Amino acid sequence: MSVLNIALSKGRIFDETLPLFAAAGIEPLESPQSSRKLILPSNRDDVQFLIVRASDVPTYVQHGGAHLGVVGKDVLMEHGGDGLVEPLDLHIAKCRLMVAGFPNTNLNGAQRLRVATKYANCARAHFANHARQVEIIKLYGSMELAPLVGLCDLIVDVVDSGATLAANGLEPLEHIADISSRIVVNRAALKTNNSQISELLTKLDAAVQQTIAQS
Ligand code: PRT
Ligand code: MG
Repeated sequence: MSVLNIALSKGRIFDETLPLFAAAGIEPLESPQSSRKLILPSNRDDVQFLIVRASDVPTYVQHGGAHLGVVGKDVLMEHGGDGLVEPLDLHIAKCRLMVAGFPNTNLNGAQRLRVATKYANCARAHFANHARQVEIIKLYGSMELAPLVGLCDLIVDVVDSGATLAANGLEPLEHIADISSRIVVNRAALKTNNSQISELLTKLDAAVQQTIAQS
């Protein structure tokens, strides 16, 4: 029996995933808040958690560094999903991928708009679908700052309550996609570790359905 490596990011996704894994009988023995370890053992000998950057989860799973992972659909869309299968929507860490900017921004004007985002591929695809010419400016965070200092006309970012946009005088202008976190599995591992992974997916699915029924 081999040990299943599950890639997770700290913070929101870890916090919201934990109850689902617990319901499936899997609990980490340490928390990433109190531990500096990047490999967290679990109560099961055949499962351990790998703590990685949210945007690195698809890369770890794609290249087999982890058998499976939990990742936001936003990060997954941006990665492209090569070498991965996406068998389960966990219905957690929900938000929306949006185009945002100053109120009354004309998205359909003649001038070429500058769009700052860490979702360069998603943004490029979205504006291409609308036949709009844009210049993409790649950022790694704090996108809401960029329009305020004239770096760009628009941003593409995930929005939950909208409070961060509002606090910076911005508003959501266009919806790109509804986002929630997904289980991704390495395509080859699905064959080599089929029984272990199938068992885990069945239990997680049951936990998700139960959580949905209770809400
Ligand atoms: O920092 P790093 O690059 O490692 O990763 P990360 O910042 O993307 O990780 P994390 O933990 O912040 O987010 C992980 C995943 O949570 C994302 O990929 C999304 O799928 C999901 N998620 C859900 C969110 C939000 N809600 C969210 N609100 N991710 C980020 N936000 C940000 C948002 O961009 C805004 O700046 O939180 C801020 C507050 O949102 P409002 O609208 O409630 O004000
Ligand atoms: Mg962050």
